[in-house]
Amino acid sequence: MEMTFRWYGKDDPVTLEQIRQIPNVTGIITAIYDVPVGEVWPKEKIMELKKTVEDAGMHISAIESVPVHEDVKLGKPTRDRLIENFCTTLRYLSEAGIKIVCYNFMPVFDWTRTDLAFDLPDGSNVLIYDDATASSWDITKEDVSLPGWDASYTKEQIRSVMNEYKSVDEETLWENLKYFLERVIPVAEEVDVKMAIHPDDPPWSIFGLPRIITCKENLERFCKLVDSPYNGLTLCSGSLGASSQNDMPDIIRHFGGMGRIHFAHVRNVKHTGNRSFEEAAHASNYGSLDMYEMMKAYHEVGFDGPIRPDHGRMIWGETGKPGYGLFDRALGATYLNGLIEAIEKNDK
Ligand code: DNO
Repeated sequence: MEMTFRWYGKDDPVTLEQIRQIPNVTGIITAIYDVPVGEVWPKEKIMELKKTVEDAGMHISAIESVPVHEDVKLGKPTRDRLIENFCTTLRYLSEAGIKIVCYNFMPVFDWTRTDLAFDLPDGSNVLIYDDATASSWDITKEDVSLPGWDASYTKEQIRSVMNEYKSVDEETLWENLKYFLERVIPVAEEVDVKMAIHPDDPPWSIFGLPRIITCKENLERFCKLVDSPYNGLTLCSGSLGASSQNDMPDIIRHFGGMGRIHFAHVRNVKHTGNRSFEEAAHASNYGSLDMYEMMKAYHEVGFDGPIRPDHGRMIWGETGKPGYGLFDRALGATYLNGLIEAIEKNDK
């Protein structure tokens, strides 16, 4: 496996120079952020991004994410052109030597939390999700601050897109995902780019919207929609692991064994009630997940793709992008490196 780190481009307060100093981090996970969703990523921008990362002594290990336009998830007639654009972007990324693409198929909202800076007794703060709070929000009216949220939506646009989803239930969303994959995976195969869907976070329906990439059974269904090794997963332990029903080591062994995990997000999460959780420091004893067992599972299946620490707490007075500060993610990478070294040496 290759240790990597997410970087949000030139506007990220965390710099490539800082990332390079984290032991064993050789790969960068990034994206182009100034092309409207659904448009083709221009070749020149891709090459420029690649150069910036390489000039800093690292390389791009995967793109996170090429976003999927809402019309594709809704199954609107405009989807064909948007899917074609997505495929063109895949071709350009491949030409630049970038061979793994993460994306998600969550309606409207990407990852969702109800508090972006919940204070912990040790003076750090974390992102948390409380289902009762989320359920009490009328998202079409309230001004809530969501981390993975496209702030360019106006209230009017939110109302209208939420309205469009009234006719899209889980089965329709599955059909629309299949339609997308049937057109994208053949291109991914042709240009040798592994597609890696990110699980829904949290892995259950929010704001009345359907969510389907949520559990082992559904991941299995997903893999069969288009049965190709290029149709794979970004296995995110914090997303799937937010549900105590999901046995993470088992899921890693199962899909890793099938060769369908292309990218690993490894973080811990602490269950605090039914459908409620706090993000936690990476170490096992801080949350509900057994990080050692998960890393052992990755080792056992011979996972050789990129792995990254995921959301960190805000510690040592750092401020910045919720979940994406430097310090706690760097501690996460170091902790994961330690587990990997111990597991590998123990196996010899
Ligand atoms: C949150 C991230 C997600 C992820 C997308 C993938 O921290 O894991 O925003 O990048 O869902 O498309």
